[in-house]
Amino acid sequence: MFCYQCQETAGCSGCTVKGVCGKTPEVARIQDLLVYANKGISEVTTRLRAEGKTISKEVNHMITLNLFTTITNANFDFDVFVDRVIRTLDVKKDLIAQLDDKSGLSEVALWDERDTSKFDEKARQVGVLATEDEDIRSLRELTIYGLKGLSAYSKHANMLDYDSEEVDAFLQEALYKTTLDLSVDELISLVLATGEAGVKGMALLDSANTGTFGNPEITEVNLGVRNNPAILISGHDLSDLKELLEQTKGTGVDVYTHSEMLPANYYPEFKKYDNLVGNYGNAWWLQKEEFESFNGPILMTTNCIVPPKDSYKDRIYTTGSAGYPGCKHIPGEAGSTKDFSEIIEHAKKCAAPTQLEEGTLVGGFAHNQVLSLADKIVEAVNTGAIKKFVVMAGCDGRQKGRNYYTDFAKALPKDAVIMTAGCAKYKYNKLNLGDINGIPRVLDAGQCNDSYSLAVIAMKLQEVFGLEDINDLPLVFNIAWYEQKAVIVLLSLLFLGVKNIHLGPTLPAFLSPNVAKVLVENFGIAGIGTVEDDIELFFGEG
Ligand code: FSO
Ligand code: SF4
Repeated sequence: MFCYQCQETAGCSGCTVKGVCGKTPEVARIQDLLVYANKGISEVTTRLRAEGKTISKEVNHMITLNLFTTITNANFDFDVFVDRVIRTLDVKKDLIAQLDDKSGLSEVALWDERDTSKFDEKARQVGVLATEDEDIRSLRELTIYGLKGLSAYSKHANMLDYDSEEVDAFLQEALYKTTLDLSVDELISLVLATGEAGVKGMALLDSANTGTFGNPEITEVNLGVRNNPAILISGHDLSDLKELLEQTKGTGVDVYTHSEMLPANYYPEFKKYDNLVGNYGNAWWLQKEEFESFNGPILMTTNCIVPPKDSYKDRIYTTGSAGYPGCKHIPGEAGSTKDFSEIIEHAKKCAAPTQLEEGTLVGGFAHNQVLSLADKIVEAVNTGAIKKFVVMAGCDGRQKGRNYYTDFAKALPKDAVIMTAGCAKYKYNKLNLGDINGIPRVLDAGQCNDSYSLAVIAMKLQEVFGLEDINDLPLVFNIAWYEQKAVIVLLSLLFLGVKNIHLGPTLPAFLSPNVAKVLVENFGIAGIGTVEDDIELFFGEG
């Protein structure tokens, strides 16, 4: 196996024996094969579109979900990938039959092996290292990881019945283009175009979420527990939460959010449910301890899954892109209703959660809410009460080096405000950093995809302050990344013209030295240093 798609990759270079995430070599290879099959079908759909034909939503959704299942910590179930490869080949065959001109299809598009015993051998030939030139490989993989992130966000929008043919067509064409013999310059353009599609994909999901559940608003989220049996829901899929809350209504079973599901508490629609008690626990990587003490069943709607301990494995359920061998998967596509009754019955037999924390956490600072406070914010900036905003969005993770972000938040000057989104927030959202004239010093916009909100806020502030360039705002970026959704967020920010982003705790292993140089020279991308040096760099007088 060879995988270097996430920040925790072994030795900062690549997992070759087993994934640090827990992925086995067999699963790593079958994931590579699914990506390969997805490239093949994407070549065919791109050709069909060029012939003026329409691609069905079902096909678009299948391609999107294929990519999403290969994201770090989403799905560890070998059989799921075998099934998805076969299904993709079946659908691809039908699509090829619809082409008027079948000439010149590539080997990737024509691959049609049905003997699953030959899958592993094929997978060994088509993985990341099949591209020998390290710069071409780096740019192809940077594109593919961006597309994986885009697929996740697109899938969430699809579940709420929001689709964008433009985003789907781009995703498929770009995936196909990673199989072509493109030059470095052409691939750099493809990377930037992926960022543009990322903005569109996140805008689509923002419309889907706010159109369905209302605009997030300032909310105090309860961190304590009640004395009822309960279900913990994790991951990012808000449509799953909606269905779970509907189905648990009046059953005596409570629901708590976990990790990236925390921001659901900020939406008006979810406040209507009095059995949504609050948030339990912290970021994804602490789940071994926290799932143990939750006592009830846990529904993983997306990544990040940590391979579960036997002591609570029978309480883990997955749905959507998520999967783990031996854990029950709840099926359901866009447009269908999922049946969570088994989880609800399971919960009734379990003890109430053991309390971990008490008190509340304040969040809900997505674009609509922040822009309604714009006057107050502008005044605070004009009077010098707020000197700088620091965007600290992204991901949390288990590496010790990530304590940098807690220390950095603590060391910030008292006139700096953190704007955050994603699970990165758990490194500092319980530090009680106080407020400036009533504006909290940690403004949580929501999930990682709500980084879009941060961009909208920045663009609005640029307009209000009458600035030519977004980089003239009193705004710095110190972003933590972990998996591929953070890649699409980064590419989207680059597309929007944001410069000098600091990225940590380490730079991606999939950036070759030459590609890293391009990012440094053109966008001022940099890593992180010590807290002391970085505070001086961001806030020093010069
Ligand atoms: Fe975190 Fe995991 Fe949301 Fe990621 S829970 S690490 S970037 O899946 O998607 O922020
Ligand atoms: Fe390694 Fe990350 Fe790939 Fe898992 S996803 S195998 S930890 S690089």
